[in-house]
Amino acid sequence: MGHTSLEKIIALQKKTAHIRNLCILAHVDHGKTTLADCLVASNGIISSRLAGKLRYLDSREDEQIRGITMKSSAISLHFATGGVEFLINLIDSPGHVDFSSEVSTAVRLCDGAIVVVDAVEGVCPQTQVVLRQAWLENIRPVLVINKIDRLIAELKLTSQEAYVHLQKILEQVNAVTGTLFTSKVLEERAEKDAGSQSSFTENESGDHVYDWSAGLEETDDSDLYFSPDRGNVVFASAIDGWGFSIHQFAEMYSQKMGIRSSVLLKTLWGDFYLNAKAKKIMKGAQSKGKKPLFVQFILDNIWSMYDAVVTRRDKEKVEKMMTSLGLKVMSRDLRHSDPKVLLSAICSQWLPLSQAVLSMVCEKLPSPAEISAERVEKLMSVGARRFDSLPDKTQELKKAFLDCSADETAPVIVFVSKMFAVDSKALPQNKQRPLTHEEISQRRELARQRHAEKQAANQSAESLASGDAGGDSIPAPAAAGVTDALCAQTEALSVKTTVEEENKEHFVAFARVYSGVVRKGQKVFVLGPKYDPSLALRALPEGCSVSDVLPSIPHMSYCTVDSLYLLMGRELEELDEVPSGNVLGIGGLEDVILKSATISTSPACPPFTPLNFEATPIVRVAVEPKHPSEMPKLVRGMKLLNQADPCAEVLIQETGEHVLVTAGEVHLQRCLDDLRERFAKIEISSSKPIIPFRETVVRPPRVDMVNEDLGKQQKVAVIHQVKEEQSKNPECVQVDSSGLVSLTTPNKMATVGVRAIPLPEQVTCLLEDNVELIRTMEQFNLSVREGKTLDISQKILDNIQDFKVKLESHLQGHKWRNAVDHIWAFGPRRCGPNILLNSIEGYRRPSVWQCLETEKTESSALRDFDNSIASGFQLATLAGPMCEEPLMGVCFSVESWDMKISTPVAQQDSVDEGSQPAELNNEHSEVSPVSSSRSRSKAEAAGSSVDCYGPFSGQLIAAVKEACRYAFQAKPQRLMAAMYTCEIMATAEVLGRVYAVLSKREGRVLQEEMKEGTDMFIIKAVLPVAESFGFADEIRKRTSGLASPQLIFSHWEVIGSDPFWVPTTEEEYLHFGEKADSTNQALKYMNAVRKRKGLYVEEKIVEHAEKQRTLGKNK
Ligand SMILES: Nc1nc2c(ncn2[C@@H]2O[C@H](COP(=O)(O)OP(=O)(O)OP(=O)(O)O)[C@@H](O)[C@H]2O)c(=O)[nH]1
Ligand SMILES: [Mg+2]
Repeated sequence: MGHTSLEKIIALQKKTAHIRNLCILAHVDHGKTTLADCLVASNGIISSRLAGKLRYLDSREDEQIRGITMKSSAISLHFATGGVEFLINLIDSPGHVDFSSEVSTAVRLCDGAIVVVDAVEGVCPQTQVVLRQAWLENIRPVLVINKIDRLIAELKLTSQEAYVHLQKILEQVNAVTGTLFTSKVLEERAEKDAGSQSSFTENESGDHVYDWSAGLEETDDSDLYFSPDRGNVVFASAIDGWGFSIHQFAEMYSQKMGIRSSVLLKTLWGDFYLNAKAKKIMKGAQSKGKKPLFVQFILDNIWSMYDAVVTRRDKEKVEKMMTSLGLKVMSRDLRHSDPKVLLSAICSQWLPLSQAVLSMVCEKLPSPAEISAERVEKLMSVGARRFDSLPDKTQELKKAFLDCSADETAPVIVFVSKMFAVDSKALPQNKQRPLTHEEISQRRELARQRHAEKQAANQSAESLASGDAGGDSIPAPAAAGVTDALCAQTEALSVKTTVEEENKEHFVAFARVYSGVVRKGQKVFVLGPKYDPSLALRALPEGCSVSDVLPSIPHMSYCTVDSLYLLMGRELEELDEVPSGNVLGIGGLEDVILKSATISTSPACPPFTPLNFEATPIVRVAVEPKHPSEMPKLVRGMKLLNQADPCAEVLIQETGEHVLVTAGEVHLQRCLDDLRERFAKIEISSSKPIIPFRETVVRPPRVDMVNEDLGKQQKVAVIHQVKEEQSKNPECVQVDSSGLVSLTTPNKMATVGVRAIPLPEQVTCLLEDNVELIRTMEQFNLSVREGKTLDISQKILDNIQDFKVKLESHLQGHKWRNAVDHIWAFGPRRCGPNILLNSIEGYRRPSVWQCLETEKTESSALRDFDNSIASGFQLATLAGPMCEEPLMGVCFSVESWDMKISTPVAQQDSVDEGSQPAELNNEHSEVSPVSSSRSRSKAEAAGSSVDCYGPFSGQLIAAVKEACRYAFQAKPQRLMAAMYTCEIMATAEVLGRVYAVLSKREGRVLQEEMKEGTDMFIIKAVLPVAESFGFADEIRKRTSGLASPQLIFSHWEVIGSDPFWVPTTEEEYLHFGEKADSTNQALKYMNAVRKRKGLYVEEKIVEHAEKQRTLGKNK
């Protein structure tokens, strides 16, 4: 098939109903790019001989070298089936976990997805992740079970065994899909199942047969599950270029055998067999020991083909098969020494993969015009906001989404999911195009003229030199020479600037049009993720458009669409306009969009919901240029990198370090390569990865380090220790034996009593998992304090209620009575996994659960400086005393708060200005708030605010922060390490070595099981992030490439050992010796962090002082 012309694609772009936007998703190495190759080859873009080997969409050099995809890239293909022409906008995505953000950006722009599963490996961790992502974005998936050839060649299964194996894989995939569905979908399906059972009847002999007169024409009712008879599964071997759905075989056999193809469609997959005598298709192949139709009609044929071509190389049989199938191959393929060449030449003709996949895609996946109302609402309602709480004008846009119209009047709505960098040389504007004949002759003429002029000038110069050298006036020809030189100079200059221009990175936005037509030169609004249409609609004049002069609105900017591109894998083609429903590239937006944005001609358009990112960026390194003078280049480069990568984060720490945060080792490597070669173009040195830790407190241990019970004697020691430590503390701090810390502000005006309590593990997890809800609650509380209201959708309110109930159920017991209602704040950053508890007797403040309360309670008076306490807590939880890492799983209970001033006046931190004078714990206060005259208290307050200690709120914040730190230190402290989970697939021979590597790196095996039908073991393990660098490489090396794990951040885990541990009991002294210098992992980690941060590290330089001696030479 020839190359599809640009004009054709432009024409196809206008037929929305015949467009399919889809992406290929799978676990790493399951064959996405190879499959894409076959599809690309069907359009003649690459030769079909190279399909599967070229990996055309892996355009980066490192992608080719490593053999993994690192970015998603799109290509537009043309496909005709049944007389209808389709435009397929295909996006290939990476499967490696480190790049899962690229999957998110791809999925957002699509309506459907091809999920690829390796027939041997089956459902892998990333398969589950991508199915989840597809589900979250409401896009419809179809399945390709790839690498069927491995079942024949590697596992050596018979066709019957292969059938059972394939059934299992399908079950696994459907199980994942099943767990994803909400109860609503499950209920719907149950209803549907009940309805569809009536199509089975029993005949006289008791056999189940299909009653094909009734109910068979019923359209397939569920797109949710994969089943070959629903037409949403293709079996394939991408490397050999073949694939089929049972549709093809149903057609083929219905002609051959005279059975209606609709019947075959329903029976080719499943427990059906052919009763040759009765000429009937019967159910119950398995129980009767018959071959299922799928094996008899399909797999057997493929197996015998492989057998004849690859295993036995039986030329005669091959030729016989080819003639019966009506196939022809080139004679050089027939004679090729590698049987695989012949095999793929035959199979790609017999069962062309692109045909099978693309017709499934066109039939089963929706066109952009079929976008569901549910999906639109999901896209339009950001965060906690309800769709029906959006302004009317915004809600009206829903219709535009649903219409997907390319009308002149339709508003333009475009979503940009990522920005990617292209060399300016690769832009179509800058590409060299072949010269036409006239241009060539013109140029020739010009060159000839120039040559003639030069010669004339030379001649006159010579004659001048030989003649009179004196004289003031410059002769005319010489003057011409000067101007010539000038021209040359300016030319050189302009050449230089164009060279610089050419080296510049250009960003192209990866986008999709949801409504209207985008045109080159059009002016549009660019809406950032935080844009609020209701605010803007109030501020903007009615019916305004982008070309008017408008007031500036937060998170909104304007721009002119510079250029539009058709994305063709490695190439870009320039377009003038793109109608709705298409995926496209937009140039010239780099100054207005950082990573993603919504573009519209209507200010009522809401920003799209943020992308669901699955990977957490966790690996950080500090980078710096080799030559300090190149710092500006690095800064610029990092800015570009930040823009070009959806997941990488770039920050400048307070210390001035430039930090790069990435999802994993492979991602890190790619980012550094990009910085070096592309964005900064300088030599860079990077630090060792900075590993994050968390700090926490635990309950006092019951046994000591040698497993002896800690009795009373130990407790005495603890009290003794506390006393000893107290003498070290400054005088304003008092710590009692139970861990209650009282601290007074420097001006002696306020005293707070704080205690640190470890939170149960489930609570910490719960807080971690519900960050979004906590953030929403915080937003609500903030808006209440500002006197505004925030609409929260009922669903979110239900979730909050649920969260609260769960918290209550985990916080049981005397210690936690009513604790949930008394939560003051979460931290750090107001949403972290630590709690500030209000245990002050007599102080009732509005709870954090305000959004759940229907009526305002009376107790909602805020004491002044309430916010200072919360701020102090935020600071304390942001950086703990062990090594200034954030805290986790700690509850700070404020048990007393005494103030000695009355009404503070005009304090900047007093949040609730309208509130009553603070209700005080009168028993402690020295000045009664009522009796003091107003003026006096004013003077006093003014006096106190200008005293030498600075403003009071600041003092209080600092005091609370310090109190929290002391309270933290009064408890047994522990470090928490970030943990990766990994799933390693390995054969029995290398299992031992995998374990060795795991245990060397402090990993822990959770589970080991054998993969059914293979000789592979699947090992699930956890491993501290701190020990993970080089892990994947080491495993690969030790197992000669047989096992390659993928590391995914999973959770935080308390490190058992106490970094401050010193032997205290007699047994411990006996066991560890006085110095106790056995390795303390926690201390090692802690000191490493402290050293990196430039904090004081208690370390002995000379650990074992021994007298130096000279060793004898012969020893
Ligand atoms: N035996 C066999 N190997 C295949 C098949 N399809 C792909 N492969 C091989 O599997 C490996 C991975 O293929 P890719 O297409 O790069 O896999 P991918 O899913 O794109 O990988 P990532 O993009 O890195 O996630 C390559 O070595 C392919 O040659 C197949 O049908 N059969
Ligand atoms: Mg790939």
